[in-house]
Amino acid sequence: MNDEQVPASRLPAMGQVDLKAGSPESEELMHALVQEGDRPEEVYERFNNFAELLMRYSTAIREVRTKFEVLNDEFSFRNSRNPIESISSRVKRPMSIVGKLRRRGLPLTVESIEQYLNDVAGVRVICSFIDDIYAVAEMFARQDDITVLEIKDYIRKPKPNGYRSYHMIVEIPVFFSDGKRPMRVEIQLRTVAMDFWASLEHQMKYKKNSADRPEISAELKSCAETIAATDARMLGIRKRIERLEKDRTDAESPVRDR
Ligand code: 0O2
Repeated sequence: MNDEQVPASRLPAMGQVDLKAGSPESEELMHALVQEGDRPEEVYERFNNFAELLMRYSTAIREVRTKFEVLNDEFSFRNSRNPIESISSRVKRPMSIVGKLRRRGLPLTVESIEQYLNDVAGVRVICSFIDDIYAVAEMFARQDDITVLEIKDYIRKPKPNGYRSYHMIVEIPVFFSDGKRPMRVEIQLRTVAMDFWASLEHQMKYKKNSADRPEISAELKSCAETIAATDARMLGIRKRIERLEKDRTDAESPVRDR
């Protein structure tokens, strides 16, 4: 690692949601949570339960990030290189949660969030090479407090639009004052190159009318394929260098077969 790189362990952005009383976001949420015939204290209670749940998700994110940071430190100690370039995370915005529940016709309760939404807590792990994604994901999933609920491997089977990433939905136990709770977290692992494509494609999705044109979709897909081929070539180069290094150290080793 060169000196300018920020190690994954020191990256900020824990993705806390600010639900302070009076903030525009909390006002909007409060309105969304009002049901007909509610007394004010009932709305406040619902709001507090919602805010507490988001706090719990942000602690789950911290636990998951720490696990990846530990794996990155250990791997780089053994192999003299970082498999993880960066980690980012976010708790889904309260109104995005409300929107998703409404679209699915689900009640706006903490119970339905916990039961039906997998992506309230999200962690994105950006890896250097494709094989790092599988190595890091496997080391993480093997830990005995992690339960993997679902895997979507959009690297081996990319989405029709060209999107590539490795997704895991996991449950991790978090210890609170009232006991241990399993918390669900969505983890996305991708290479720097896959992240470049996904970030730009995500931005362009918001300009829906034009981005949906077939020639633009085809161009985006073609870019995704070029990127995938480049990722594969970069991995090939790294493996060749590793082989050359190994041959060199074997040749220099004082202990040789006679
Ligand atoms: P955001 O704004 O990133 O949160 P589910 O989450 O299970 O209801 P789905 O689509 O079955 O929905 O899950 P999937 O396929 O695992 O995708 C979840 C997330 O992956 C998305 O979250 C995106 O972050 C990312 N993703 C999936 N497909 C694409 C894609 O085609 N392009 C890009 N740029 N990102 C994608 P959200 O909630 O859609 O968005």
